[in-house]
Amino acid sequence: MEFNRMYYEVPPSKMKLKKHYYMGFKNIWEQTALPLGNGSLGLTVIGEVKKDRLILNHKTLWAGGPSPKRPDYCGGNITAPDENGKMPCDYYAQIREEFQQGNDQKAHEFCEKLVGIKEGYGSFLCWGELVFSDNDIKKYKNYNRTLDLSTGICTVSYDAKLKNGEWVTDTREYFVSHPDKCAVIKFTRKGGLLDCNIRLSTEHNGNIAYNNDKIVQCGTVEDNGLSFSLYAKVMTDGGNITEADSLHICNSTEFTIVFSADTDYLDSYPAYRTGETAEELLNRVKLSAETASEKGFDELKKAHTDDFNALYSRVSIDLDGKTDAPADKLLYKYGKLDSRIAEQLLYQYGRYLAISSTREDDFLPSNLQGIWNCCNNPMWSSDFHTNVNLQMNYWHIYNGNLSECAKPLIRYIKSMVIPGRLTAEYYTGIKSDDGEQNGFLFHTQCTPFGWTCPGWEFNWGWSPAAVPWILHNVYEYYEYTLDTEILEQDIYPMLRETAEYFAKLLVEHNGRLVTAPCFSPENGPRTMGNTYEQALIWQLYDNAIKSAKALNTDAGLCEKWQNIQSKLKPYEIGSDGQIKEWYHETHLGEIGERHHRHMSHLLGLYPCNAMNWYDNPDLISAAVVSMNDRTDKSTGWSMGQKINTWARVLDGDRVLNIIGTLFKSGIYPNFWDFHPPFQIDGNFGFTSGVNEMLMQSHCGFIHLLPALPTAWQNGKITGLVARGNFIVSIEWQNGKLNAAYITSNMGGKCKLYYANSEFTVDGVCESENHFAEFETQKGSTYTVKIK
Ligand code: FUC
Repeated sequence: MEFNRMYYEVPPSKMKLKKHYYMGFKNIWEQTALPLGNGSLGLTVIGEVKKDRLILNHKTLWAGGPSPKRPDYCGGNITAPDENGKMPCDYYAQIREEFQQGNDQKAHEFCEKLVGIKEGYGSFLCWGELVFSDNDIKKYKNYNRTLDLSTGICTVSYDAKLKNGEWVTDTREYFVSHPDKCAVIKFTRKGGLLDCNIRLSTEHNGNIAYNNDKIVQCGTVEDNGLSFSLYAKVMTDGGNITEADSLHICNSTEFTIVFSADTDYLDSYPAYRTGETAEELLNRVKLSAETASEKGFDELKKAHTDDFNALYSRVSIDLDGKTDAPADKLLYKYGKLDSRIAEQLLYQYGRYLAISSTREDDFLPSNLQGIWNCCNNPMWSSDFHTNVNLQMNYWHIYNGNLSECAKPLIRYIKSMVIPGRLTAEYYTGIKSDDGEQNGFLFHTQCTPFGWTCPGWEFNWGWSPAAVPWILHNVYEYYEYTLDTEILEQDIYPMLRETAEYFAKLLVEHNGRLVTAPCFSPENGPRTMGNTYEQALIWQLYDNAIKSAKALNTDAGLCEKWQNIQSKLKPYEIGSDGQIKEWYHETHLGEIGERHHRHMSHLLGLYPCNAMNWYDNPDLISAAVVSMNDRTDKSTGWSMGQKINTWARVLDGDRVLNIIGTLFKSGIYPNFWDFHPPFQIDGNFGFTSGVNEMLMQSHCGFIHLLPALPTAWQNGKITGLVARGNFIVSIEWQNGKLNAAYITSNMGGKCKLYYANSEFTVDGVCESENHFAEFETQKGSTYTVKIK
C-alpha cells in the first residue's frame, strides 16, 4: 500500500533517541522536529503539550557578506598583493611551474597561498521561536503528532485534563503556504475553552510588539545589518486577547495565527540587498499576512494543499509494504517489522523535503540543512557546500518529477558568475580584455553573498572542479525537460564560459591535459591532475558540446572542446584493479584515508555518466573494487552516494544492504539524515538512489528496473522522469517487470531496455535483444508488457 504520513504516539520529550549525541548534548531537535516549509519560510514543529516551541527560519536570514563593518568585503578573496608583492594568481602560476619541473615539494608549499579570508563568511541563522504555553493542562492522553507528506500539514492532537477536572480534545494544525506566502497555525479545543500564551523569542536585535491581535517584529542582523520583519495576525472565534510581553488568548474554542516573514536580502552582487527601508519591508510582510488572513483558515488550507499535493502526487511508490506503524517504531524495528513501509516513507520524505525547501521562485537553493536550523552557529554554517553536498541536494529532483524545484539552484549559480569572475582573476590570473567573460570560479563552500574564494585552508577549501560539478546539476535541467529556452538563456552561457575558462586552465603534462593544483575532496594530496577534476572537466565538455548542438550554435568551439576532451587524462586502473583516485597511486590504501567518505574518483559513475556498464564494463569492474574498498558504512550523505553508485553498477541487493545500514546508523526518528548532527543531503541522496534502482536513463535509453533487490518482490512506482522528458511508471511482480507506461512529454525517439525478458510496446513494436526503439508522439502514453 501507499503510505504518505509519519506519525508518533508520544511527544519528543518521551521519544527514544538515537545515541548520536553531538558535542555532549542530546540533539533532540535534530532527532524529533517535524519540518514544514514553502521553499523560503521554514517551521519545525516540536509538538510538546503544555509548553511547545515552533522554530522559525527564513532561508535568507544569514550573517556574513557585505556589512557596514566590512567595507572591503569581497567574497573572501585576497584582492591585494602580499608582502612579496604577489597575488594568489602569481603563486598559482608558480605552483604549476614547480610541478612541471618536478619540484613537487615547492609546489605543495605554495598551495598554502591559494586560500581565502575567513572574515565575512557568516552563517545561516535561526530566526527565533514561537513559544506556546497552556498552563491549564494537568495531564493528557491519546497523543498523536502526524506529518502528512502529501499535503505538507502537521497535526498535533491529544485529550487533556484541565485544572477544573474537565477533559477536552485539542488539535493543532500547522502548514506553510507557498501560494499565500505565510505560515498558518490553528489551535482548536473541543469540550472547553482555550487559555493559552504565545510569545515570540529571538536572539537578534530589534523590536517585538504585541498589539491587540498582532505580533510585529522588526530587526537587523548584528553582523551585517540585514533587515528582517515578521507580521503575525491572530484570529479567534470569540473570547479575548490581551497583550503585554506576549499574547494571551482565552475563552475561545479556536484561534488561527497567520504570519509572514522576510528579509531585505537580494541575490544581487555587490550589495545583496533589496534596498527597502525597514518600513517598506514591514509593509511587504504585513500585506502578505493581512491578505492571507482575510481568506480565512479553510481557504488558505485548500490553496496550500492543492499547491503542495500537485507536486507531491506526481510520483507514488508502493513497495508492497503492509504494516503501518509510528515512524519511530518503523525506524527502530527496521529489518524486523515491515521494512518496505519505512523505505517508502524515507523515499517520499526526500521529495517532501525538497518541495518544502526549494521552490521555483526562491532566491537560494536548499542548504546543508534545507531551510531548518535551531541555532545561530550550525555546523559548517549550514552553507552551500559544493564538493558533494549541494549537488546531492538536487540529485533526486529531476527524475523525482520536481524539475521546477531546481530553479533556485540555477538562479543561485547564475548569481555566482559575477563575483566568481573576480575569484577566477585573482586566483588563476585569467581575465579577458573586456573583463566580462573570463570564467568564474567558486570552491568548496559558498554563501548567499557571493563567497567565491577558496576556503581558509587549502586542503578542504580549494576545489575549482566544484563549478563543472554543479553545472552538471544545472545542465541536467535541460536533459530532463528539453527546455531550450532555459538552456539558451541560463544554462548554456554558463557552460560555455566555463568550458572556455578550463581551456585556459588545463596544462599539458606527459602528453595529456590536466589541471593543477588539485586536491581530491577532503582526502588529498596536492597533485597535478586527479581523477576527480578530470572526470568533472570531461563532463563539462560533454555537457557544453551537447548543449551547443541542441542550440545549433558554436560549431567551431565544439570542435575545439572535443579535441580538448580527447586529450584529457583518462581513468586509470591500479594494481589492485581499482579506479585510481590519483595518478601516482598503485595499490589501494597507499594514499589518502582508506575508507574515506568521499568517493570523488567515482563521480564518472554517478552522478555523471562517462563510466557506465553499457559502454565500458571494464571500468565498472574497477569501480566495484574501489567501492568495496571504501566499505558500505559511512556517514549519512556518503551512504546516500553509495546507494546511487551501487545502483549504477546494477547491484540491487547490495544497495538494499546499504539502505539497511543507513536505517540503522544514519537516520533519526524524524527520518532526517544523520551527519553530525543533521544534514539533509543524505535524505536527498537516498531518494535519488531509489529512483536509480527502479529506472535509469544515463546510457541513452530508459532502463527499467535496473537494480531491483530480491526483497522488493512486488511493487509499483508512478511518475518518474527519464532524460528526454518521458514520464515512466513501472509495475513489477515476483521480482519481474509486469508492465510499464511511458508518456512522452516532448515527442522524439524513445529507447527502452529491460534485462530479464523480451517485451512489447503495445501496438508499436517488439523488443529485440531486450531493446526497443520507437518514435513517440508528444502527449501519448505507450504500454510496455512482458512477452
Ligand atoms: C563535506 C563533507 C563533510 C561535511 C561537509 C559539510 O565537505 O566532507 O563530511 O558533510 O561537507
